[in-house]
Amino acid sequence: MHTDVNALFAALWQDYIEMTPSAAKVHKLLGKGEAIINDHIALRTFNLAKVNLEVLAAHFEALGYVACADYNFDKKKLRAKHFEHPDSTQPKVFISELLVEEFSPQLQVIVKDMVEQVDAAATKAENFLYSGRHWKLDFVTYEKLLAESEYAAWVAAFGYRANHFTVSINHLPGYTSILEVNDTLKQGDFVLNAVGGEVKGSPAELLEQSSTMADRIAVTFDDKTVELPSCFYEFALRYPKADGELYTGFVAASADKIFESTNVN
Ligand code: OOG
Ligand code: NI
Repeated sequence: MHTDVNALFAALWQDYIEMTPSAAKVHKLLGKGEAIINDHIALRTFNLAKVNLEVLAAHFEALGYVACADYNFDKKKLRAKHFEHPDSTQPKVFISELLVEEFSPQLQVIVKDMVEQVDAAATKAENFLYSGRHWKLDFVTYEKLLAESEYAAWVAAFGYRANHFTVSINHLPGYTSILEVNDTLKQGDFVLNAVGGEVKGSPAELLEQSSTMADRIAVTFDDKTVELPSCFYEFALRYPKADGELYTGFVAASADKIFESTNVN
């Protein structure tokens, strides 16, 4: 595990921009060369004991992060938690996990077989959160997962790494609304996730979010190489609660749509 939170995020970012060529371009377009404050990052996994949400979370908890809220996504068969650092300038962390036992026997067998190939020690290693795939995977198996769950197929193909980084619009010089950010992105030819509308959430929910559709990159399976949606960039604008402090949670109905930024179909 990392002992320095900045080193962990630097390593996650390095892996993320390799998976997401457009991220560096978005960064340049919105940040104009200046540093950008991240609202949060997100990670995905399966709820099997060796690799579950808690196993990923331990890497952040060792750095002082604390679990703050739980979220359920019944239709997608996912659960999630978000974590915050005592230093509120550090990104929040959103970790979700697939409820494997709620899927078909076929999916359960495939996922259990993949997770069996993970070395338990590797899950505690410094690089685990950006270590990618730990299992053999052929394209037909990937397609079987995809038929049941976009999320399962994404984790199978990409493994452990940041699924997205999120620009904090609150800290982005020159922008006061999410519509301005979305307009700049569209003028830069980036494609936004339009599921349920380009803007997810509202001032009343204290959080507005938008995201690009994931880049497509070549993924090497055991038997062939195929272009698939990798990772995306998200944008978040938070509003103050009654006490004047910015809301720090997530909005399940919005998150449900953000997940679809990596959809293949
Ligand atoms: C997480 C989707 C939810 C948010 O900010 O609500 C999310 C994912 O796609 O893994 O990131
Ligand atoms: Ni997010």
